[in-house]
Amino acid sequence: MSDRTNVAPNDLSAFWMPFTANRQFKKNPRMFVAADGMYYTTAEGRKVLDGTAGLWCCNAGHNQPRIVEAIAKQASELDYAPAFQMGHPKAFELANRLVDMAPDGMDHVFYTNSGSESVETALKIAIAYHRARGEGTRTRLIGRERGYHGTNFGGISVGGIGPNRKTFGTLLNGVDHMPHTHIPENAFTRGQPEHGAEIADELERIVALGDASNIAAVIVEPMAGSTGVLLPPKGYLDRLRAITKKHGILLIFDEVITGFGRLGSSFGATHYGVTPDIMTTAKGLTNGVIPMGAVITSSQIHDAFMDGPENMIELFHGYTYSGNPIASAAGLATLETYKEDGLFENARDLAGYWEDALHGLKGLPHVIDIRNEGLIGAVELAPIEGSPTKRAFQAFLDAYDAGILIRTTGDIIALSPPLIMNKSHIDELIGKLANVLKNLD
Ligand code: PXG
Repeated sequence: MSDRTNVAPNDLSAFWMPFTANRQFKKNPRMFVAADGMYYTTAEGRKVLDGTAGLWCCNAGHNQPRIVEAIAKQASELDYAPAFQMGHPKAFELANRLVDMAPDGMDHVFYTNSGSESVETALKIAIAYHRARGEGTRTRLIGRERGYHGTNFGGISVGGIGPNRKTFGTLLNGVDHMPHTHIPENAFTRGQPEHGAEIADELERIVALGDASNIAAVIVEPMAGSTGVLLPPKGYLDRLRAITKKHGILLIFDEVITGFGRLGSSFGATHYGVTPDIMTTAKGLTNGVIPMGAVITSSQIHDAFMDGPENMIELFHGYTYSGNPIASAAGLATLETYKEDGLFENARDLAGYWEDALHGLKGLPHVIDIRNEGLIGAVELAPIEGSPTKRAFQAFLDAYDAGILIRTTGDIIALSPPLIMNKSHIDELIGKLANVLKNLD
């Protein structure tokens, strides 16, 4: 356990924390100093049940022995190898494992270090792909309202969350947005909602306006996580796939959250039975333990780059840490853990119990919607008039005091526990959340 004096409030000013109310936090800091299995330990020695797998990433729970050992072993064996014009075996091995898990035809892997970098990489590959095939006018990108694609310039440009965009200037040119799929008719739906497949047809309107010959790609999260768990209506993703295919537009699934078992299968693409052209991943790839992302593409895309002279670099893109040896070792150990411990199956098996527990919160004060899929859940609260986000943030603080970690976005509580959980963890998480909600102003 760490030295409590290291976390005294007057030591906290140097670290400018991400997506955090820094001044508020530093007045009353919340510090984790250890984690094991489903639980964090706070600096005060309290156990907190992890209802969010860290930030949607520790799908195998904490302190997984295979991952811990793999990292330590790799650090002493080969700590770093140059990522450009050099290789090391584990990066190739991991790419093969990822291709094995991905839908048929998704056969190539480009490494990054985060979800945001995976998104930038995917957008660049999409534009460069069309150019490589002689369709260099296809440069426009289409995202969706309420989409989250990380925080770099490409990602916030195609993303659809106002506050993430508004203070950062002109963003990328040539971006359109489809409407989101979150419509009131679907309130309190269990699993995939019935209404709204036709919202995909809005893409046809954008194509009519911008012309398919100018459009490179459409990017969506199969299930929008960050913005509060917005599920795709039944048939919606199939329709997007049909329209993009018809117009020669690439379909990118941002699987940073939906990848690696969150919905009970390897990817959102496999769960929903719709195969895109490019998938972006990160988070659960290494169980969140070491930064790593991966972009998985179809052979058609990859092969379009492999035409020129063999001594030429085919794609002028990459990162110092692309396929880093320690990250690769962590990734391999993580995928092995998912497989050997049957964690995707566990997520699938528990999904029904999870759904029932979650929907049992219906009728509690301020609850205006509950949504779920796989081991994801959202409880939407009515905002306090004139003070949006305040009610849910209070729930977050009360939950932390009660010994559960939840996430809030706007007035939505989002839950995404590690896939190692069991029924008694669900009872604890939802039971404590129910008490929090009962006592919330
Ligand atoms: N795409 C998607 C779909 C994401 O959910 C990113 C890209 C960016 O990943 P990086 O690794 O650059 O952060 C994300 C990240 C939350 C939360 O609580 C969600 C994310 C990150 C942090 C918090 O909803 N998603």
